[in-house]
Amino acid sequence: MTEVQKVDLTKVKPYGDTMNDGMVQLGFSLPVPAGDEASEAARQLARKMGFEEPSVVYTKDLGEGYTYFVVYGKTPYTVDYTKIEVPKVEIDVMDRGEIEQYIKDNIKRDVVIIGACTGTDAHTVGIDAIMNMKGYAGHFGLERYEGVEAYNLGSQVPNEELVAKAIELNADAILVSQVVTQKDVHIPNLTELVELLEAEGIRDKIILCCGGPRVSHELAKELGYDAGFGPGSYAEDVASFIVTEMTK
Ligand code: B12
Repeated sequence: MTEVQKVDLTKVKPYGDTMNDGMVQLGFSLPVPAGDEASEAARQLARKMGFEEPSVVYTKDLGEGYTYFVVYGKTPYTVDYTKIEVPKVEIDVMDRGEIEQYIKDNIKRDVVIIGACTGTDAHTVGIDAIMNMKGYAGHFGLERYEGVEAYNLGSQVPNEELVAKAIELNADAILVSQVVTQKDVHIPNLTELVELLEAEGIRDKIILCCGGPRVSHELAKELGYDAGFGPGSYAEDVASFIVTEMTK
């Protein structure tokens, strides 16, 4: 019988073949033409990144003097898993039926939620997953919820327009999606919305949430939001947060 090796959570490291071998798979591109020199460059870079015994296991000529690499290497580093603390949205997530009942029992009117993917960001799928009737991965979106008036403004919505609509609809909550994070473009965009809400004197009256593949609760709080939702979030996560906050 194979013996199960005990993991030391104070010194966690990746494994590939055997526990604690440090094996990592790394993918990156270099602006050099494919060939032996390109592979050697990738290997040397991996070594400079701290990987031991790096080996290039796959290359793909991307054309026009660019190459993609997959490199295996062993990291000598570990992390102390027992000391890790990640700020999270602290709520008991309810299912759709429970949220609808919660609204009936505690809020006793429709909750108005307005959402958009803002700035130049054209990625609608994330906000649609949260708001649209059909939802995402078997989780219905907010439009389906009894007791929720959901307005999805779509993508590339200027912050000014979102704020004006929130005022017009007397929104209880605003949901912002940011998917493009190249050059940290989401940071000034998310910040501007907070500033506009403050300038209108309504920041305290609105529950402000953001989400996206590279949005964490910690980042959201830093930027002045009430909560942030990352990959794998569903409508019930944010809806549970909103209705709970409303009754606080
Ligand atoms: C589809 C897609 C597109 C489509 C978008 C179509 C559409 N109508 O949305 C098109 C082709 C238009 C596109 C364009 C571009 N794209 Co694009 N795109 C993608 C792709 C393949 C999938 C994104 C997606 O739909 N994910 C599925 C949804 C469900 O996931 P999600 O957005 O993370 O949402 C979930 C959570 O994050 C969360 N969530 C999201 N928002 C919110 C909001 C709230 C309030 C809450 C509670 C939760 C929440 O809940 C959702 C469900 O769990 C990704 C790569 C990838 N595989 O992720 C690249 C990707 C996002 N695109 C990228 C890029 C760079 C672009 C372009 C700039 C490319 C270019 N040079 O033209 C343009 C940008 C155009 C623009 N102005 O925005 C990069 C972004 C890199 C970065 N870090 O910024 C990615 C990661 C691809 C890559 N690896 O380079 N893209």
